[in-house]
Amino acid sequence: MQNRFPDDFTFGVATSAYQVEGGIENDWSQWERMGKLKEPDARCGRAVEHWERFESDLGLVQELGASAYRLSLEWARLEPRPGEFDAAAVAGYRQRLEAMRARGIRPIVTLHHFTNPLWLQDRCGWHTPQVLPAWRRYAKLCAELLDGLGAAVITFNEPMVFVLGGYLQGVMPPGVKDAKQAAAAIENVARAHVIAREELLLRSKALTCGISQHLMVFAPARRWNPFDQALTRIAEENFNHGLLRALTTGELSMRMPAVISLKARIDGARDSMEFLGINYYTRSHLKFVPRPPFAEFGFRDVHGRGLTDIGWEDYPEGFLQVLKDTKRYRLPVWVTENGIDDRTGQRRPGFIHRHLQALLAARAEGVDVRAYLHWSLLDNFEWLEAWGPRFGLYRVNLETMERQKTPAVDYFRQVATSRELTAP
Ligand code: IFM
Repeated sequence: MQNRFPDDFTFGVATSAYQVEGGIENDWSQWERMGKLKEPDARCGRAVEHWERFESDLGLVQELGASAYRLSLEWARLEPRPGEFDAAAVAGYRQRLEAMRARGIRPIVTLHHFTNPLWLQDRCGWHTPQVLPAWRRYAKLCAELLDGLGAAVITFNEPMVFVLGGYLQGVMPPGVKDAKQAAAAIENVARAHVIAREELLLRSKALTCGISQHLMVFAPARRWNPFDQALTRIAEENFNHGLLRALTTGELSMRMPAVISLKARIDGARDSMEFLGINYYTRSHLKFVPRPPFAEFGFRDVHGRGLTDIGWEDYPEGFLQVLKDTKRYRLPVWVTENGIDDRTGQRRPGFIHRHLQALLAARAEGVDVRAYLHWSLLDNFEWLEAWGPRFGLYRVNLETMERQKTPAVDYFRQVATSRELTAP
């Protein structure tokens, strides 16, 4: 069994702006005030003060032996009012990204990680064509901000999660439950990816750009039930692969019977990624129900490893499966997120070990995986779940904001620096 990572393999960590920076006002902060989180009084608020503590947090990235750090730019911070950029925020991000370079940490920058400025929702949601000129203005600013930094760019994080959660299920902002709007939003996201590339290419021809797609393993809840089996195929082909197909072939085609039917040619989308970013966490069992939304999903502890704190299956076998499945795209693969919500910190080293074993097995089977970014550097605001789940390699005391190593820090460092996978 192969247990070595090549010298050019990248080990890194990931966060997103709203989840860690603090002091941001956007569509999610409004959603929180509307009492929409699991605990209606929970707030992101000052998050874990990553904006203020950025420099010392970079020290943690280095302590991990990581050579790349994935973070996101916050649209609402950069453009608090339509067309008006906040010069201090622009300079603040630039200075932080330069600080990374100075320490030899490669920036991997996400332009959109779930959140939107409040004005965007009021004027033009993702389902309207007006979102595209607004996005172009933001993408142009990002291209200027990133100029000359050698950053890799992820245009969208988990676009299907943000679109289906916000426009079909209505559990994330803007809280819409409308299949037509969801379909229009998916199409606009594909077009926005192309727009961001155009703006980035105007600045530099040496572009390294992709998206981070949440790839979930789906399985029928009742193994022999044809409806559950059909649901599983539909989820795989649409949730996992619909957008990836569009960004590799230029043809956007999704069909979720009785829910979404979408066919569009997206000019400029063909071959529009230099790498394929994938986020992998778990497997979901799907059960058909004869009323909208026609599916129920659940998680099972099939291998007896114990569900995570949120209740997800710890399923590294699925990581190998989704990695092998990416071969169809013939692109370098970067794992842009993988991690476990683990309050005790005791399970994380084993989780990382099992998932890196799967990654090496995928490489041995010819999958061109070039990077592993662990989610997350720090404990962070976990959307609807707020502060319960703890994904951080560093535990954050939410009163004092003190960062504390979990046992996985030394393990991660050992693997990242030795390039050899040993058991924790
Ligand atoms: O915290 C999230 C992140 O924002 C997107 N990917 C999944 C993570 C864990 O749920």
